[in-house]
Amino acid sequence: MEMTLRWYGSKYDTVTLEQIRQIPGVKSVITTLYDAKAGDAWEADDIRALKSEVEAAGLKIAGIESVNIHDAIKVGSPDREKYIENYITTLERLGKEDIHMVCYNFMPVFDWTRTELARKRPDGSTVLAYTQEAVDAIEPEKMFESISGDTNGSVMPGWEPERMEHVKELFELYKDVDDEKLFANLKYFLERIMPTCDKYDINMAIHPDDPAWSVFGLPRIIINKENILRMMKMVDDPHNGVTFCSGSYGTNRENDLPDMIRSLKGRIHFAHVRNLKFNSPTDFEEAAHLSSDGSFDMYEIMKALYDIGFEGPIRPDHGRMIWGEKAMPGYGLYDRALGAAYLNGLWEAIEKSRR
Ligand code: DNO
Repeated sequence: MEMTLRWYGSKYDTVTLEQIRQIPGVKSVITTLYDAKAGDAWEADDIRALKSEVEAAGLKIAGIESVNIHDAIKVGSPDREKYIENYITTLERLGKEDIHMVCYNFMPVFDWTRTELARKRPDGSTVLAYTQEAVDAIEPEKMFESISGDTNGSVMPGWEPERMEHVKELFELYKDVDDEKLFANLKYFLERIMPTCDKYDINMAIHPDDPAWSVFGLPRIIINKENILRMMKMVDDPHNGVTFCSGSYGTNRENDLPDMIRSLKGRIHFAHVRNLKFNSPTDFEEAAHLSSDGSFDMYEIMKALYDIGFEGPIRPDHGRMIWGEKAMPGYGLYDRALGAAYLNGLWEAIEKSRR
């Protein structure tokens, strides 16, 4: 595996490349053109500038998170062709810059959903949290407003204010889209882009829906083993793979994470590893990465990744806000650096015990 950290670019991130470079074992970043709009073709010059900036700091780009998918592609409207063409252009330009992993998601309207961005834990740290009760009690249009006071001034991925202004229209757009339609639209998209991925050796890594169930009655399909295996089979190309995100699949306690990892051998192109602490099946918060701080066995998760011969990029995922840091919720430096060190430690121990 290749340990990385997510970095949003110098215009948006409070964490610098120089800081990332000093985290032991982190030699590359996962990044994006954060201001690119879903549906636009990325400019080759912008990709090159991003790459030069990262390389000047002594790091590499291990992959992109995310190249976002335009809603027309997800709902399957006739104008999707234009946006798929643009997506292909972006992939070609990334491939030419020697970038070979792209994370994306196929979630309608909202990307990942949390109902609190700064829940206080007993140790004084703050974390992202979710309760189904809070979602059930709120109108979707109010969702962003309800959490926007706690963003520490950052623009959060999938929750861009321009997008949130149109939530009502977005819901309207998806009103005839059910799980089957969403699967069909995903298949159509993947079939169109796979020849480009094959040509440039680009691993597509779909991010799971977070939480792994329907929110506000919207269809959500990348939620469990059955559905991802269906997705792998429906476009059976090794470049059609997944981002294995423990914190997203893990929201559903019925998902057996190590078993899912083993069943996806060869198709996990990216891993997000973090822990959750469940207070009830519908109330969870994002704990420190350490197993004993949450509800997951992180050793078993890392062991499963080791056992399937996982060699792709991996990153610690959302961290707690600690030591007075002010950053994008989930994306401060300190707790993610602790997470990287811990995951590296687990990996080293597993590796040595297998020799
Ligand atoms: C949240 C992230 C997601 C993820 C996208 C991938 O922190 O894990 O926003 O990047 O869903 O497209």
